Amino acid sequence: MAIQRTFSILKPDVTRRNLTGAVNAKIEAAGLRIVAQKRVHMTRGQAETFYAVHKERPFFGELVDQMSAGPVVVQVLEGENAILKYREVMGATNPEKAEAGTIRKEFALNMGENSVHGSDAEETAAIEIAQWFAGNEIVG
Ligand code: 3AN
Repeated sequence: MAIQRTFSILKPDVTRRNLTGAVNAKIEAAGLRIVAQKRVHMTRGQAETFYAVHKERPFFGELVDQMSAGPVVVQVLEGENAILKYREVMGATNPEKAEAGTIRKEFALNMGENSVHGSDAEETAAIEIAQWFAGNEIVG
């Protein structure tokens, strides 16, 4: 199976509750390597750009508010089949529907404050990684 990279965000609900290490432990236990990581406070503009694909959705304003409300941790994760594997570790968007043991089942507060973001395809992963990291900040 191919080694892939995916882009991850630990959202403000995670940093606010001091859960960065707990979420990272789940990521590493799944066999994904954190090959780049930094803590940033997104501006509203950065959050709007990042989630531009959702700009017509009714929850867009709330999503931008939440993502820029506090620090986030942006990451690049690497591993076999990393994109799909991380989506599995994250769990369903709605934490009530997430499977036991997933990050969202254990930590997410609701649909909006659902603790983590993970890329959904190779193309979006490459775009999202390039938005937040220079090549020399990613060390595999
Ligand atoms: P996922 O993050 O599971 O890929 P998307 O891409 O459908 O889910 O949605 C992006 C983000 O938008 C979610 N992580 C969540 O924070 C927010 N979101 C999605 N659906 C809703 C909703 N119905 N109500 C509030 N926020 C939502």
